Amino acid sequence: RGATVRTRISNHVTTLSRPNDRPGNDEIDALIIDALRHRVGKDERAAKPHDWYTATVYALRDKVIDRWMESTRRTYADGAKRVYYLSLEFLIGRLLRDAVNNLDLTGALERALRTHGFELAELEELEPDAALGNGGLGRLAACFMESLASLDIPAYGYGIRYVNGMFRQRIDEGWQVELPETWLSHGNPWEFDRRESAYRIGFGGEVISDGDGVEWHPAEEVEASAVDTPVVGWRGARVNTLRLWTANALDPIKLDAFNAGDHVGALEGEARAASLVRVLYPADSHKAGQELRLRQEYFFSAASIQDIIRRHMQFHEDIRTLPDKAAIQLNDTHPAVAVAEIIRLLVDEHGLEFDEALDITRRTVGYTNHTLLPEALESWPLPLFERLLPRHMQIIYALNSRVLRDARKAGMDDPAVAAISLIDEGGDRRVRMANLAFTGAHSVNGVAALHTELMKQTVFHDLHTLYPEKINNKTNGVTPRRWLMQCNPGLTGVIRDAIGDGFMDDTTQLEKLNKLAGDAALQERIAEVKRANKVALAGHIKELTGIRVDPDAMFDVQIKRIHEYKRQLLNLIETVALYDQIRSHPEKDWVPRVKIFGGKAAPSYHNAKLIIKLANDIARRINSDPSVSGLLKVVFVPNYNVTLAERIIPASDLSEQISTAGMEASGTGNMKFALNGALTIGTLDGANIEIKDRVGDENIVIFGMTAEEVAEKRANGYNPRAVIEGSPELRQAVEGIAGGVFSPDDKDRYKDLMGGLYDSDWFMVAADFDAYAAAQRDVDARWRDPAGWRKAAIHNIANVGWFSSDRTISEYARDIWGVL
Ligand code: B1N
Repeated sequence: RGATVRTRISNHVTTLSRPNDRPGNDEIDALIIDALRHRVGKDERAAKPHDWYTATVYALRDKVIDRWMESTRRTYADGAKRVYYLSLEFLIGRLLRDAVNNLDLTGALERALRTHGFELAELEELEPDAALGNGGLGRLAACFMESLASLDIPAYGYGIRYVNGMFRQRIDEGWQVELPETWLSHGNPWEFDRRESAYRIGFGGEVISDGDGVEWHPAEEVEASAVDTPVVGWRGARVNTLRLWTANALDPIKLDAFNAGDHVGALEGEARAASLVRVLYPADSHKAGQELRLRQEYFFSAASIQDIIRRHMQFHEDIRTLPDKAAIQLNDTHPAVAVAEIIRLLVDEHGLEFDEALDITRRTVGYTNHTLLPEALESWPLPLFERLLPRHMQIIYALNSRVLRDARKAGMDDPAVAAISLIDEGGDRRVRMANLAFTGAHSVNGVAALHTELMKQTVFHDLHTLYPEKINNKTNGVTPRRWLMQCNPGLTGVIRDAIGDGFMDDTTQLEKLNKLAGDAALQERIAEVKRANKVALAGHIKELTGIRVDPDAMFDVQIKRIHEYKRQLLNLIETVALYDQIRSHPEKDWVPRVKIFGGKAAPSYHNAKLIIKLANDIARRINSDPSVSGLLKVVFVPNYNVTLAERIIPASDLSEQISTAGMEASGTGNMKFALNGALTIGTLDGANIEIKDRVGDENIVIFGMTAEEVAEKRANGYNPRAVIEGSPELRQAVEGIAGGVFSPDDKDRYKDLMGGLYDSDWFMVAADFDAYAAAQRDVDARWRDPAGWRKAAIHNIANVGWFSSDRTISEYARDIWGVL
């Protein structure tokens, strides 16, 4: 059962589905002109396109504000429970089309702008892509915010207003170069400065205990101040708030120092504060490990918790009712220190006993785990933690002693107790953030069925034995507004003509397409839309890379962060093998393909950066070889981001979801591709498994080892060298790459990368290669039957409505938050 977006709006508020609520050109036009004159300060004739863009956002914002205040008033009046989503990342992308679409103003705005000689689409291009996140985890947070508003659930997102979000990627001679992305350089018309919502955040210092209690005297303090962005739900159902914290020095300039001639020292406080919100750590699924990162985590967690408790006390007066009025969800362990912060405030400021404070905290907090990769599990050296957060360290010890007592009482042995401890005692002592989040929460969820099972079996095995009621699964989802309606209006229109517009409020209604999947006319219309999207993408690729691609070739796409476990290398090696095969057998009936890659590598991740270079080296060689021209092209699209994803996904035929089984917690790109009618080639990993269960085995191409088989092979000894030597195609490709066929300017460039495959191959590229290559030939065979392909594409669209983030959020609301 899918979630239907209900509008819980009472009589005095009009819903946007009523035509009479739609402003004509005049109203929106008047708002734009007014904003242009009075807020941008330009007259129509002098205004540049960017001024019109800014004025358009201001006009929309004005339309949003009334609904925003209305939403807040309603929540206060109902005394409703609120959801607080704490996340160090929100990968929002552009907001203009989102707001326009959700307010149902597209037509009116287009007409208004045309009278001034502008296309809405043109102005949309002027909006920077807000990339306050790395990848899936950050994008999930953004989808969740949109679904919370669409489901009319009162919610705040809390995070950091990074001055520099994700870096911009330039490709120089095939290498990734990172440039700072200055998304705020022309101002941000969406946001509201809330100087009145400001809190002091302390670091360091000492803890003094006397008879009456404990006092933390921080050595340093900064001010966290709120910057709010409205989040508009579908059909304007509700407007929630994304509250991002910025930092200021309490004392912006030390005048005594300044007057004494120390002009730099006088500004040091401001510089320290600014550094906190300066930059997003660009490592996806990898811990940052630096002190500044822990400072960022505490800074935003503490500001958010203070804000939540202040709001609670203002309206409900009794701190003991917090769990009835607030649900705090931790997006991975990045905000896990919030557990200690809540307990600290309840004990030190509200005078509660520790055990009662812990009980209230647990009933309020939920924790979502997004990865089992050991290199991503956060832990902090104890001395660092203690120096920065001495009071929190005491609280963690106090919590730990209760947890360990529970474990002993349950009869657990020493290894189990050690695994459960919040302190890792092996080697240098460290604070385990996952154990803190687990023990401080009443709910611990994974993000896909397999991932949740593996959580129970691996990282959280002993904690799960001790607290078996906590772990639950919430399979990820994506918002169909951005990832179908906005990015693919052509397909949306065809679906609407075929089954009506009920799917726009309940994506499970897409299932109505199943019985039309064999309909030649529908297949034809969907194919036409796909072709038009591919023509548009081909134009864009030409602009970005200079490479000409044929829209009639299969667009085979792998776009995601570059990571060894995601196995871009498997795809690249297979591309080389295919290239070799085409050249050896030019007489065969090859299916023309365009291999499209995109994604950023963490700046310090050597192999990931080398894989980008390899993709570009392979592209250069293949694209300039006339013997395969018309049959194979390889493209690496630079600076992959949300905006590019919105162009690429609707134009894709084949979706590459080929991670080593057991390593991709869920994946969410996989859902977006299927929703836009691409077929998936994928492993039995993450949400791929659930996609397969829904679209049916015949409409997806699955290959490779299962997670169990991977674990078994790793445990029983795996000899990748033998595998490579036993597979002629693989061997030829790997030897070619290792020998410098694609890097004549530096023949040894890929020697070590390929050497890693022979020696250890942790990610099982060699072990899965033959199965992958065979699966690709199966994809070719399907492509040669256009009607069969189109039918399968329709079954994909029809059956992935369940992966709407509305469904995911409804489950969180019901099972974890107790709202709805
Ligand atoms: O979270 C996504 C999942 O769909 C992906 O499978 C998963 O890889 C991703 C530390 C992470 N897990 N962990 C991170 C990001 C940044 C960081 O500093 C870890 N990202 C994921 C949504 O559930």
